[in-house]
Amino acid sequence: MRKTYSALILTLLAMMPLALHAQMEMIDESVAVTANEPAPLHPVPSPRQLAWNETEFYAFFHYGPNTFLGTEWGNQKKASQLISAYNPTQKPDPEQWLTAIKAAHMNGAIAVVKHHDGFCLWPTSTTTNCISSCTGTYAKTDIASAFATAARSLGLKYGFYVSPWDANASTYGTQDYIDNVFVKQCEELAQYGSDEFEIWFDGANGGQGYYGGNSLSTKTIVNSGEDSYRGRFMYYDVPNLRYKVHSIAPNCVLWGVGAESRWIGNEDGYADETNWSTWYYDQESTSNQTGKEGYWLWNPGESDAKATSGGWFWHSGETVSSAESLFKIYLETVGRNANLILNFPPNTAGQLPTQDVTVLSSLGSMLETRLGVGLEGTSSDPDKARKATSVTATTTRSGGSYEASNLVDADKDTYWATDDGVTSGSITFDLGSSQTLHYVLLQEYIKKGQRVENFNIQYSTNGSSWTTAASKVTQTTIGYKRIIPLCGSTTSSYSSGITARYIKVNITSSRACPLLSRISIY
Ligand code: FUL
Repeated sequence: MRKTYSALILTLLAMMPLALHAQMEMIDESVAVTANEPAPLHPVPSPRQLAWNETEFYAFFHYGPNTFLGTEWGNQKKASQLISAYNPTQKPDPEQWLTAIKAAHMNGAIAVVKHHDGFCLWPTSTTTNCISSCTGTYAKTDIASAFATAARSLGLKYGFYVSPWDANASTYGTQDYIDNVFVKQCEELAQYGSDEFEIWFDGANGGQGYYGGNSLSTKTIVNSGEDSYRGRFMYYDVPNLRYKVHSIAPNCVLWGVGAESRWIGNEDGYADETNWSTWYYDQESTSNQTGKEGYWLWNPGESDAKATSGGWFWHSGETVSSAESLFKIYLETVGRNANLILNFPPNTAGQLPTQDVTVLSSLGSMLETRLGVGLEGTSSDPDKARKATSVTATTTRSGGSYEASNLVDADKDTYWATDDGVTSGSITFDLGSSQTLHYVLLQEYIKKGQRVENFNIQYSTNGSSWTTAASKVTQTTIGYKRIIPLCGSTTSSYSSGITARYIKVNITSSRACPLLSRISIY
C-alpha cells in the first residue's frame, strides 16, 4: 500500500513541471512588463485567438459538387453521383477569388473543401469520394493547394471548412471514422500550411445519407435528449483534434465545436449590440449572440453570412447584395465585437461571377471612405481623432505610460488606463472646428481581458452644452472592436451624420479598470 502511495507521489511530482508548463501557456507572455502594469482580467485570448480577432473580416467560398447539382446539401447523392457531377468547365481559380475579396479589404478567406456530402476537394488518402476519382479536365485541380498558394502570394490569411458530418462515409458514427477519416483529413489539410488561421467545423450532427450503401439511411451521433454540443465535442474527439492540428498549424483557431471561437447564433450577419467574448455552451443557452459576461472561457463570436441570394453554394440566376447592405452587415458584426465571414460562391467555371467582383470592389471603396479601412496611418486616413487638436482624460493611471494620447497613436499595444479600482472615466476630443461626423470606433486592449460594461458618447459644438449621440444604440460592451453609428442607426448611417467639434466618450462601468487601445472618429 505504502509503496503504491510513494509511486503515486513520485508520478505526481514528475508530472508537476508539465502541469505548470500547461498553466503558464495560458498566460500571455508577450505583454511586456511596464511600470504599474494592470493585471490581466481572466480569461484572456490565447495568442492564436488574438491573431484571429485581428483578422476581423474574411470570405467564405462554398464550392464543390453542390455547385454543379444546384443543391445545398449533397447528402442525398451517392459518392459516385458526386464524382461525376463535379466537373469544372474551366480551371478553378482561387487566385481570382482571393484577388476579388482583397479589394474589399478582407484579410483572409476560408474555402469549403469538404461539405456534408463528404466529397473532398484535395487528393486525400482517407476516401475515394474526392477529386482523384474525377475524370473531367479540370476536376483534379487540388483546391486546397491552389488556395493556400494564392493566399500566401496575396498576403492573405487562409483556412479550410471541413464538415465533420460525412453522409458518404460507411464508418460515420463509429470511432473508426474519427481515427481514420475525420482527424486524418484535418491533419492532411493542416499540412497545406502551418500558417492557417482557422478551421471551420459546421454544427451538423448527422442525418440522411447513403453512408457507402445503396439506400438512404439516417445516422446520428447524438441521441435525442442528449446535450448536442457536448455530444459532438466528445464524438469528434476535440482535445485530440486540437493537439493534432495545433502541432502542425499552431495559429489555427478551431471554430465551432473546437471551442476556440463560437457561432454568433444566426446566419443573417448580425451580432447583438451587447457581445462578450467570454462564453461556453450550456444546454439552455440562447446566448450565442451576446456571449456571457464573466464566463470562464475566451470564446469570441464569428458571424457567417451570405452575400448572394441563392444559398451558400452558387445557383444559376442568383443576385448579389448591394455594397450598402453588406456595409450594414459589417457595422453589425465587426462593429459589434464579432468577426465577419462573408460568403461569395464560385460558379461552375470555378470563378467568382463578375457581379460579385464588382460589389466587392465597391464595398472596399466604401470601407475606405467611411471608416478608413486599409488607409490607417496614411495621408488619406479619414480618422479625425488622430488629427484632433487635443485628447484629454478625466482620469489616467499613475506610473507607466497610460495617457489618452495612446488612443490615437498607431501602436495597438499602447493604451489608456485608469488606476485599479477606478472603473469609469471620460475622454474628450477637440477636433478644432465643427464638422460632420458619422462613426466612433472603439477598441479595448483585450490582451488583458474584456472589461467595459457600459459607456456612452456625447457631442458638442462649443464644449459646454452636450448632446447624447446614438441613444437608441445599446452601449454596453466594446471588446476587440465596436463601431457606433452616431446617427443611431446602421441603416443610412453615412447619409445622416451629426455636427460637432467635440466628442466625449464616457466609460460608466467596467469589470476592472478600463483599458482602451484605440478611439477613432470618422
Ligand atoms: C451550415 C451548413 O449546413 C451550410 O450548408 C453551410 O455550410 C453553413 C455555412 O453552415 O451549418
